[in-house]
Amino acid sequence: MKKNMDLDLYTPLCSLLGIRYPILQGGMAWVATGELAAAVSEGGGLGIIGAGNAPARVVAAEIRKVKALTQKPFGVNVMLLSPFAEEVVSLVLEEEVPVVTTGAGNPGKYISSFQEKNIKVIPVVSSVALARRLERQGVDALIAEGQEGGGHVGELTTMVLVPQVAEAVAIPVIAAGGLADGRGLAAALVLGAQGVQVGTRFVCAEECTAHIHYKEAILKAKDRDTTVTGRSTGHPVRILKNRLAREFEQLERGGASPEELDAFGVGKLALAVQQGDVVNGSVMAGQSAGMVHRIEKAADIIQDIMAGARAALGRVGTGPDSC
Ligand code: TUI
Repeated sequence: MKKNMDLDLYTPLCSLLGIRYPILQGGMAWVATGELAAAVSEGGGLGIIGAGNAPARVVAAEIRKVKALTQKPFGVNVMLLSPFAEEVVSLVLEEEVPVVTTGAGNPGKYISSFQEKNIKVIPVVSSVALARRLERQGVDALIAEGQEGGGHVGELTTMVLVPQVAEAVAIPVIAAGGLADGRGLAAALVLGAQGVQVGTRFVCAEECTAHIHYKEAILKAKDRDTTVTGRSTGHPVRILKNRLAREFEQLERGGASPEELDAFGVGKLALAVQQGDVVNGSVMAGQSAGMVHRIEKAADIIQDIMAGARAALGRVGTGPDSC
């Protein structure tokens, strides 16, 4: 009988991506810079640069940073609503980045060009229908992200989305949304996923370059401190409750058009992440913010998640006979 510490949790996803632990770091716009991505990859997970709404030359500088800091695999997240999505895709192809994740849309038209360069493609999905379609188009794995996550969210919760996507496809599924510790990883594996993507907790990594006010806002947050704004725009976004969230909700209730609301949102994430204005800025964070209690090294976050998952799975496996 294996002891808990021997549960290595090395899944086929790990060998697909060339990583030691089945943990991906969310490709958070403005927050997930080269420094954070490199630290996560060095720690044995998959670090991911968040391209967000940035132009390709800005993303190129982050790729250079990661390449200077680690030899390990890393990824770039292409945010498909960005006006620069196309040029970021070209950059990723030129740089032969090992892994691409996509968010906020259907990456179908880009898949074959990534495949030609042997770049692993892992789209985020929030429905079974898109998961099935993308599997047919040949993606390598899928991230099933529930509405507990921060930023742009779908409708379903992680608890119901992950098992349905895992049942519908044969490729590896990574669970995301509301997962911040070892219990979350253990639960994700039990639901049929081969790994997790963690965002909010990595914002509070030492190596994350987000403003200290942004990190402190997450550390202070409790279970009910996030809200979803922008449902009427078709781009619902989960953020911490603050003045910006209240103003956005007032505009939305007052019947502002999606265009007016989108215009109001422009630049607000960078305001919070870079200037540290967590009152007027958009502090995107998931519902797991209430589970993040300290600033620590990315590698320590990974070790804590792994130890917690081994302990949790050990407990699950301990039946009445072994009491
Ligand atoms: O993309 C994210 N999270 C994000 S993107 C972002 S930047 C932004 N700022 C303002 C408005 C909108 C975005 C901040 N956070 N997560 C991955 C994710 N992708 N969640 C949900 C989806 C998704 C939604 C619809 C994926 C595919 C999809 O497909 C629709 C279709 O075309 O079938």
